[in-house]
Amino acid sequence: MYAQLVDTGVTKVRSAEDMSDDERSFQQRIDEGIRIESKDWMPDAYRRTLVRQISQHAHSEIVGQLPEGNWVTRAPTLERKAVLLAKIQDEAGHGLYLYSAAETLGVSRDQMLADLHSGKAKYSSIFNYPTLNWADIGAIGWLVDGSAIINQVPLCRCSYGPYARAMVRVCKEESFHQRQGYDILLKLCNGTPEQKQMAQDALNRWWWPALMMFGPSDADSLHSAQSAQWRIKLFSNDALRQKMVDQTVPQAEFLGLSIPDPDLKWNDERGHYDFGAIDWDEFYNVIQGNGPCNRERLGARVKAWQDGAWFRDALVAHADKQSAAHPAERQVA
Ligand code: FAQ
Repeated sequence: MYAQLVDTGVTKVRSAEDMSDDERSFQQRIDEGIRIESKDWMPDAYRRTLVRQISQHAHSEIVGQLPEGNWVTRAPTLERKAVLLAKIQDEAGHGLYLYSAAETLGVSRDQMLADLHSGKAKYSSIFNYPTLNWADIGAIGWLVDGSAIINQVPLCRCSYGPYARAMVRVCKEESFHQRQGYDILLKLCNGTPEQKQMAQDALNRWWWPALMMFGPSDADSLHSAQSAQWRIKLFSNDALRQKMVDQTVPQAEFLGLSIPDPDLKWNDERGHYDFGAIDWDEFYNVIQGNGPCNRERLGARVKAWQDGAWFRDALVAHADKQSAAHPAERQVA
């Protein structure tokens, strides 16, 4: 079943003439802004695209806990530690809502995890970079959660009901995450020259990977055109990336930090910042599994899954024992 749900290659856009009657009425519902629910008829490719995107999004939330988890024991104060723990727990919650949303499409959580562990399913490129100092935790909140919000707020209005509803709460929590990151950097930037330098160093290392989070440029994006037609994507990768730059530059100025891009310049005519070329070789290298921390991140997830086997077995044994002891109740349930 899952093999049929996994997307491979370019998602082709179907013209009205190529569509069956079912597809045409499905597209019409989307065009009218009517939400699609799990029991509604949907084209196989729509289902596959959603399984791909939602499961990869869920994996990103779970793998995304690792770079920050690295700093729980070294947070500088008890308060910072409590806030960081709460944030990391929120990310686990986001992963769980998203796995549940993907399950409504007919794929099991075990299957999605097997694909993550085998390296078949992707997770966001950004989580393959290391967190070298405390300022990196600030940069993740400010830039990574900041980018996640820009990407995810439109998803609250996407065409698939369970995904859109899951994103509402996720976005509220991401907004708190972004503020906690900015607050860490504000403190460092108002501290000693060494602390300010730590903040600048973190910005230097996280800026370009954060811009890459939005995916390939529109010209190279494989799935954007079809996802836009289905209202899974409401804005293009490049449009969201531009929004991130426009929003973040004044925030960097307020911190007194410099964006590491000599080509960054306000363009009066466009009403946007122009910015330098992204190193797409680096992006593709990372998403192909060769970033600085890919092996470590995946290894940690596989180990966690293996270490938890006894607990999953115990739950199943307990459930079997319960149903043997109370077969009637089990039937009613
Ligand atoms: N990393 O044709 P497109 C977070 C892949 S959550 C890795 O443009 P699409 C919260 C893409 O999958 C961050 N792979 O693809 C947090 C496709 O390959 P495939 C995650 C990437 O799907 C904060 C290929 O490139 N957010 O940060 C990336 O239309 C702090 C071609 O690309 C989401 O997942 C990438 N950056 O657009 C947690 C949001 N970009 O699948 C902890 C939902 C592209 O054919 C701490 N997802 N690829 O093998 C989306 O909006 C979309 O899926 C995009 C990609 C925009 C990411």
